[in-house]
Amino acid sequence: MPRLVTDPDGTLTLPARLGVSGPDEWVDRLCRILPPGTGCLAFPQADGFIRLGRIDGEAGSYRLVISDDIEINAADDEGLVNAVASLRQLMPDWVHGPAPLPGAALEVPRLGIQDAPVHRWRGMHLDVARHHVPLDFLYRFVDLLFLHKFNQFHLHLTDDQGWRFESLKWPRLTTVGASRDGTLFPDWETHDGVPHGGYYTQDQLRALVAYAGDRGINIIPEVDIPGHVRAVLAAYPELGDGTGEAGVAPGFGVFTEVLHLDDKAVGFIEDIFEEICGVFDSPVIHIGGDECPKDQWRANPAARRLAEARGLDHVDQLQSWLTGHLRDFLAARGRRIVGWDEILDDGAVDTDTIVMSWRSAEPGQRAAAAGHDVVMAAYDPLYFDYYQSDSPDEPRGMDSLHTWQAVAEFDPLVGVADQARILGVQGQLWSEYLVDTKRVEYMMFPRAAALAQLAWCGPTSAAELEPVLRRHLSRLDGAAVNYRPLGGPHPWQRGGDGRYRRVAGN
Ligand code: TNX
Repeated sequence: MPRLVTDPDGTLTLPARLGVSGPDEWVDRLCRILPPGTGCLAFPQADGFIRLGRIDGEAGSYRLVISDDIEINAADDEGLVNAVASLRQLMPDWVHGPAPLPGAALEVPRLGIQDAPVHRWRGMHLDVARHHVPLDFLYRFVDLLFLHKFNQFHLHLTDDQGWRFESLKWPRLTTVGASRDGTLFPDWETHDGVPHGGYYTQDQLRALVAYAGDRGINIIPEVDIPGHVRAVLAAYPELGDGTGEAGVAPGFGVFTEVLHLDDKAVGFIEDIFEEICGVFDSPVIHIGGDECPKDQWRANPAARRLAEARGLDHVDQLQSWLTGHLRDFLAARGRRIVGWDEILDDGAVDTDTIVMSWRSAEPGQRAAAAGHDVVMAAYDPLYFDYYQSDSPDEPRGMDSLHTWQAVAEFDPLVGVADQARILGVQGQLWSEYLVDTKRVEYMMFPRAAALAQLAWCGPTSAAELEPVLRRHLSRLDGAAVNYRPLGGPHPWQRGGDGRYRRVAGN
């Protein structure tokens, strides 16, 4: 919902050849990102049908005036992108599909909008490690984020079940670590015997980064260390302590296998983040840091010696030592780090480290009080791999209930003294059960649309949002998104009584 909008006064039909004037860079950019799906050809022209200009205003703010032609004034690049996203929302629903509807007019209402986002960080996360998605889906994901004015795409590239980032220095990460023999849901006795895998080359990701950047979306790469590394250890067992289970994990959960943080493993980590910096231009890099059991370190005299040599009081602090080390390593390359909230558990880390609060909002509140910038990603309700209703028809997901209504009404600022520390909010799509892209879309929507509203405007009551959401779902129909209808799943979206049946627990 925009901040201010005037009542529509008739409609304007856009010409098929759309002249655009204004600052060169903005004209070129609009010509790339406005037309897809519309059938329009946009081109630079003096005194164009669409005129672009700069105004003073908050970050991301814009004004859009549609009368006999179109005027867009924006405070910055992000404001321009937001204005284009709004203009596309005002177009017929079919523009969100792959090709224009033959013979249909490209009409928009004549109105004025004045708008700015409440939150600076409007994020969606996607786990491509548990289940790899084809590269073209990452482009669709970016398009859907653009439609909803998200500006952060957190790409979870590595985990126990697979490594998805091409490394030129450590090639076995993809020749070995990018595939597993099968997938094992917790209630199964053995894995399904269906090999699963895939990865993205560095050039594929560079192109994706540029495409997303054009649409105002920063891609934050996550390499999850020092836990969640079964795929790393499958490729390079010498980076662990030699105990524990071998191989890329077919099952899910928290594994005891972690990196043995000697100089070799630290060198490995540095190499990977160096390569990550060469591919992703994000000012913020995600180092994971969640769910790292300390049992292997505690049991290993060599780990205890490492801790001592690094001046630590306890072997558990190897994790905060690593966080601090990466903070310096990446700061030297002009990047800030972000990590899951456990990075604060074993000791303080530099306050320029961003904290992603997932176990609840509470670690984020604590981190903000300690001077960290925080992204609220509280699993309840912002994990979208959880169920959307109590119906037995829901396809298999994580155990409890996270509705779109709860997302819309979630207030990330409650209990936070210094609210400027809260950068914003982010929804998570962990993919243990999101085995294909239709399932990703089903779990993503409508919750990600409710999150977009939260991120842009702050909390909104479900009653107020519902009619807006219903209208918005027709845009998702235009894009043929496999969203969950508000009344419950389509027959073909149900869990059935086979492998995707709803089960209690995860
Ligand atoms: C917790 S959140 C995890 C993930 C799982 C997720 C499932 C986090 C930082 N760790 O590894 O996929 O729960 O909902």
